[in-house]
Amino acid sequence: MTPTITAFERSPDGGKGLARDMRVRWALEEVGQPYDVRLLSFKAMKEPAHLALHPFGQIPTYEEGDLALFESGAIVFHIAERHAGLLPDDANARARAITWMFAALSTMEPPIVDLAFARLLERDEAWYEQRLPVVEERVRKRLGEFSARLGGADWLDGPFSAGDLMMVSALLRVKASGLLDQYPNLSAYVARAEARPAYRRAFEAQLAVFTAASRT
Ligand code: GTB
Repeated sequence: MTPTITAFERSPDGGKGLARDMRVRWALEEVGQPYDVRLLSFKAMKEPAHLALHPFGQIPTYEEGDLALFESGAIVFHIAERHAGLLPDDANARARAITWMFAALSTMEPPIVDLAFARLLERDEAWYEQRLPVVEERVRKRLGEFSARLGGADWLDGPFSAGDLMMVSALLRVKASGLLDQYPNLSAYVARAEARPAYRRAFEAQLAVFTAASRT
């Protein structure tokens, strides 16, 4: 059965890969699973039909037959569990890849999202100039720690896995701040992931929504 995901009808980034349907599209492309997309306006995301699927009125969601999921991490995990290619067969390697998924979502991503929000929404606040270095330092700390762990490896633990997919998805959001450039191995890691054919297909599919919309 072809799954259906939800995505923004219009995204603040113009479909440049930052909204979280991107990581779901990418996972589906990595495992070769075709999918449909239902586009939602900000208004529709808060209406009962969508709230029944997503209690917080957000994207992405994932529907497949009787199954409806929300939370990008849970969706990517589900895809990785049901298809070969994103989680190793060896039980310990699989547990480590899942650990990296959690690390991306609960340790790396929160300070990165905090910085993105600060840069986007808090610029005009009187305390912005004081708060920004504090928020940046929290991101730098995590980037430094992660950079030390990754070292010169291509991927986190042998072949590319859902752990890398989630970690790169978090790191992509820090690119615009320039902080990533201070860690050449992390910049190279992200560039390696962006060069994957599955990533390119997912990126182009997300971007196409917005190039089509801007023509109408
Ligand atoms: N924890 C949830 C998950 O991982 O699925 C978070 C989902 C989430 O934040 N969804 C956002 C959303 O629906 C879109 S991705 N927001 C609307 C709302 O809350 O009302 C976050 C996002 C949006 C836009 C950009 N951008 O344009 O740069 C980047 C990231």
